[in-house]
Amino acid sequence: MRDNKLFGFLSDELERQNNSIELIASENFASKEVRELCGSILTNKYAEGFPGKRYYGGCENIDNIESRAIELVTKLFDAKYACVQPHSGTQANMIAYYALLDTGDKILSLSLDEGGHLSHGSKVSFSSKYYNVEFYHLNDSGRIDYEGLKAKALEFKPKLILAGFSAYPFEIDYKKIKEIATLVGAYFMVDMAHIAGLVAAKELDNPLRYADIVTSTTHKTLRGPRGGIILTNNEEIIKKVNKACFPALQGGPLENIIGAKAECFFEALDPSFKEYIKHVKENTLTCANEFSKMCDINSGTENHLFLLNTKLSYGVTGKDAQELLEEIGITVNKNMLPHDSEKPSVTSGIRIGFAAITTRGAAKEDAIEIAHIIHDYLSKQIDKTIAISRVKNLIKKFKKIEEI
Ligand code: DSN
Repeated sequence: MRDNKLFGFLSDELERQNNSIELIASENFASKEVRELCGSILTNKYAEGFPGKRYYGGCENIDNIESRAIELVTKLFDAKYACVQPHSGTQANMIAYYALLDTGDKILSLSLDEGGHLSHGSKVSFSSKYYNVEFYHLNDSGRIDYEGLKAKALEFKPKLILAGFSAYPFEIDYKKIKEIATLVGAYFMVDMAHIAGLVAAKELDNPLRYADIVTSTTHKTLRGPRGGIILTNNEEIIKKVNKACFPALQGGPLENIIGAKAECFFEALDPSFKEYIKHVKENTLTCANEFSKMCDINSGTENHLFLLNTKLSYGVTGKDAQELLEEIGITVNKNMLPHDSEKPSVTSGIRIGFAAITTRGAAKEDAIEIAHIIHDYLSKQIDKTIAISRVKNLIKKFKKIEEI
């Protein structure tokens, strides 16, 4: 039996992915092996519990797979303990809060409109409903205001200080934040979802060196299946995390996804992954620098993403820029900029990232051409037909999704 309508949509999506330039900073293209494990017979098995302590029989192979995932991820990030069961990054954050906090406890984090994440205390997220959240801020150059963070921490006395962001293009001074957390007796948590691949490749500082607990997704720069993980060097914390994960907040683990996570950790341990991440950083910087030559406002970058102020540069909101670029086969997302005056559904800019397109083989000269296509089209120097033909020309050079 087969729903041909459904499989038709699947082919449409393959075609869309192959025929567009993917610049959404949180996306990537997983390998055949990762995709094989995601779609494998491991989805058939219930395995509530943890390796060696399951609530179902027949878990010997599942135990080997989950133990392998833990072995590989702890090696990759130089961590003592890991929980590989969180279904997503938001689930990982929920589990981490549940493990360390009581409802009503105080969290100090960066707000969504300055580069944080919904699950870091946004008013529309569970996190603000169950916890008392206040925010620290960025300074005028778009970097964390560490002095402001310290002042806020001393005044607010949070139980947990959270760093790690979804639209922050700069390195983070974990040491400084840890010192502040120690000063006020708070846990220090890092959500490294966006930069996990860069940390794995040792192209960015490892937050595990300072943080009590680190959460992440596995599908962004890490290039694995869609899912979450939690890491710590503290034995008491991992015990609390595992209890929070199951039975408190999740049921049966997705062992097909855990198998795919293990494969992605294995791939990230290979020296070729470091080369890939170096290219991601190089392409991002090249593209951001190219924009700087042509228009006023981009954030600059020290990682895999940067922000472009389309309203000031081209007189179009982030929402309109996203839609215009989609028409020519370039996929980006509208994004709030620091101190944005537009609503989250409109925004003044877009976020551009190079993790996905670099997986397809994009090189420096392609990053330059991408900047020029976007600039020429948004500034109306070229029409849609020319823009589409330049995008198509570029795509011809890239690997097909099914070959990755
Ligand atoms: N939605 C992700 C992002 O795009 O950054 C974060 O979860």
